[in-house]
Amino acid sequence: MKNKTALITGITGQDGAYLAQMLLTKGYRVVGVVRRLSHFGVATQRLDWLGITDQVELVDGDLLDVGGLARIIREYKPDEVYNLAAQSFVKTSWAQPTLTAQVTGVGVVNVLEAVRLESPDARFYQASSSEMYGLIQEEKQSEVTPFYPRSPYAVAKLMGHWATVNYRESFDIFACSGILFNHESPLRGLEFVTRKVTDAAARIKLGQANELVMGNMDAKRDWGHARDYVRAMWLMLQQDKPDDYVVATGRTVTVREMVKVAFEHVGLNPEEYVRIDQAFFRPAEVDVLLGNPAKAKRVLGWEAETTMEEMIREMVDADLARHAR
Ligand code: NDP
Ligand code: GDR
Repeated sequence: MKNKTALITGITGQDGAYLAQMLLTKGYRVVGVVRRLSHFGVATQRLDWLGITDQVELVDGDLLDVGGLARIIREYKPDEVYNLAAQSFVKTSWAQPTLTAQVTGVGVVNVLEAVRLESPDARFYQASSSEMYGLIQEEKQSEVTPFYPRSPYAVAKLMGHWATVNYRESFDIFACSGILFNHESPLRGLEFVTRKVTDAAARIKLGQANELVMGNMDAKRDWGHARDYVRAMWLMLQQDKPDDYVVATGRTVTVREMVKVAFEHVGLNPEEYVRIDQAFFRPAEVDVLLGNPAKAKRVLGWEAETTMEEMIREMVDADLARHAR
């Protein structure tokens, strides 16, 4: 049987790198869309970290350029298309709402159009987000919880989510939307709260920094490991029917508790180092996220395997090793 081809947008991001690694172990030909940069080599940092840069094929493209996307899909005829590219940092979405709407919202329609026109039998995965829920409406958020986006990012993600559902219903595309709750790893961008914290804990421990400046420590998140979550993406595309799934751990903790886990791992008391600054608060906050992954467990046989504590300690250890070098 011929090996399958997967096309990943956002392959240079956290999830793209882990997904590429997993698909390579399954024997896939992996093609990744990358934005052209003027800086040589920088884009592949995460793929380098996993040691897989030479095993994937990278092709220039941008979510805003539907013609280019169509040509890529025509050339590679992927069996599976994973749309992970986005302006993904919530805080930046207030500073760049139009760009966020274009990339994170309209960009999804561009990829769906390219699939519909060039390879309508390809299976499509959209990286939707728990941010779409926004306000607390039910104790645990599931596939039937109503949405109430609280940031330009979440508004754009809703467009992508409904476009995915609509292409499935209108054109019979095998399109799935994974509503993923926060997931992290040593490959997480430094601006996101977990990595900011684990990086600071490591630097303070090594005497390279003396404080951590934070925003809202009371926000609660349902944090899992990116390595576990990319497995759920793949499983969605292996089913008989396309559908939407919540992917979460089913447990929520405050930012404060997460900070404590990171600092205590290196024997430090966070209260001696954390300073609060309004600059890191958001115009509108998502106070609590807590997912109900029952459907993913029932249909996909998927469960989170890594606890928040195990993940944060892995991240602190990776940051310690990096800064010690
Ligand atoms: P990252 O921010 O790490 O990666 C985003 C990727 O998108 C990068 O590869 C980036 O490329 C690429 N990208 C950005 N703009 C464009 C563009 N215009 N054209 C082509 N590529 C572009 O995100 P994650 O890996 O954490 O997340 C993956 C997806 O899942 C995102 O869509 C995110 O919104 C969503 N999501 C993430 C969750 C999480 O907790 N991690 C939870 C729920 C949803 P470059 O390297 O050039 O910047
Ligand atoms: P989030 O992740 O907005 O949930 O989006 P982030 O890690 O940025 O924030 C989580 C929570 O921590 C609070 N917080 C801080 N956040 C940051 N970044 N920096 C700080 O200093 C800080 N202090 C407190 C935030 O207010 C927030 O409540 C992530 C992204 O990966 C999205 O792309 C994805 O869709 C969602 O997760 C699910």
